[in-house]
Amino acid sequence: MRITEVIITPIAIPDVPLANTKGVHPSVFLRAIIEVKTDTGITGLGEAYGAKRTLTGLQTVAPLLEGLDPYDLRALRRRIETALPDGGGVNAPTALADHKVVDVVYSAFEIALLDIRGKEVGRPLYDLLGGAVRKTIPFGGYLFYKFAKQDMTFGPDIMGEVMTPDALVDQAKQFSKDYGFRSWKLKGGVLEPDLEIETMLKLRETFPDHPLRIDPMGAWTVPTAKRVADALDGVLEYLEDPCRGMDAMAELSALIDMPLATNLVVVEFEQIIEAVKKDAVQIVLSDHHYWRGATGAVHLGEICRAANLGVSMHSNSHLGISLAAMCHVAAATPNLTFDCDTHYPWSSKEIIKGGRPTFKNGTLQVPDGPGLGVELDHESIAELHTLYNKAMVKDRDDTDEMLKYVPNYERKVPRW
Ligand code: GKR
Ligand code: MG
Repeated sequence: MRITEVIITPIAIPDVPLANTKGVHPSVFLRAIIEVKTDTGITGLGEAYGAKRTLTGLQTVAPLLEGLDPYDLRALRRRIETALPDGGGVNAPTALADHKVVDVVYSAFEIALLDIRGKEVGRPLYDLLGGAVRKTIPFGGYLFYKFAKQDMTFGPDIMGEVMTPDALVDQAKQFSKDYGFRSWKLKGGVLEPDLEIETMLKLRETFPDHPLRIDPMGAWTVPTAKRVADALDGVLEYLEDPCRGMDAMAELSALIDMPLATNLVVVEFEQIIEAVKKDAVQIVLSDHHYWRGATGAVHLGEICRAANLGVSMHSNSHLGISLAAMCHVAAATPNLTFDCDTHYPWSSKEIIKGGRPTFKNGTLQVPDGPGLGVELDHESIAELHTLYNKAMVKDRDDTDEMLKYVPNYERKVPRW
């Protein structure tokens, strides 16, 4: 079996103004949809970031995959390394973690190749990853402070302005009603730390049994983070990226008992060694979009087990191909014992046949059709590709977008 053709389609999906410490989400988020075809008539699917550097990387590599055996992941890696000799990062200038373009491109194609292999042998992708230890995948509700959407050209708002602790609790109540989530993650680093502490305490009051996390993405100095950790002692299951950089995380970690998690200071295998040596974090967030695909994400789990670190799962704005891949990785990672993140409730479009999957009690069943277990809805892809051409947003720049809401906004990390 050989690869005959690779199609990369950039799409734009209407987004809402979700705030974080870098700024706020633009009016659309970008994804790249990958279709890899074989001479046996199988098409493997993938979904990756759609911003410029990833897209260029995917488009550069696509024609070079012709003739590749979908079972030969080593050759896939070699072809990508040769095609992208400057391994540089993919993220927009305002991002806090930069993921190597070779890892992101490899991850995107690896999923598509695994999808082909699963379809060929008629087995779900989790079986290619070593088998499922769970088939019901729990997701946490991902809560955001947000502005009311000003410009509805590309799509309506979801929930209006949410900029106070009480409004945030209302958002959680709505998600609880719609999706049944059993745990919450708050994107912090947006309001004054005292207001974010108040928000977490109110969530605790409203949902006494739901595990809680907050992720300010490095917005706090070590003394501020220590103050927040003390105030939320016994309230949080973990604190995600409270401080910027490995050394600040290590300094904080030495001062508190609360576990620290990260998707910013440990994004490559080499960084696990430094994190363990410095005892900077106790939980690493997995993500098949940059941890060298689904096999890499499962390896991450095994390394974390050996290093006595916990594993959780990170997300960005995404659609159903990514969601299915996340479910397969979660199914096949025994020590992924925290609820996975998902941005899924923040959009209303879908690109897979059958439409949007339904969450039950905050969980999804891992698809058990062959491969990823999802099929492309070509009409929807065409619609969102047209939006991509119309929207003229080709990169993610949350800081620039923030100026529309707060004209004198200045990005500062840490801010408090
Ligand atoms: O969507 O604003 C956002 C998030 O901040 C996202 O970009 C992060 O990658 O959710 C992510 C995280 O840091 O955990
Ligand atoms: Mg994070």
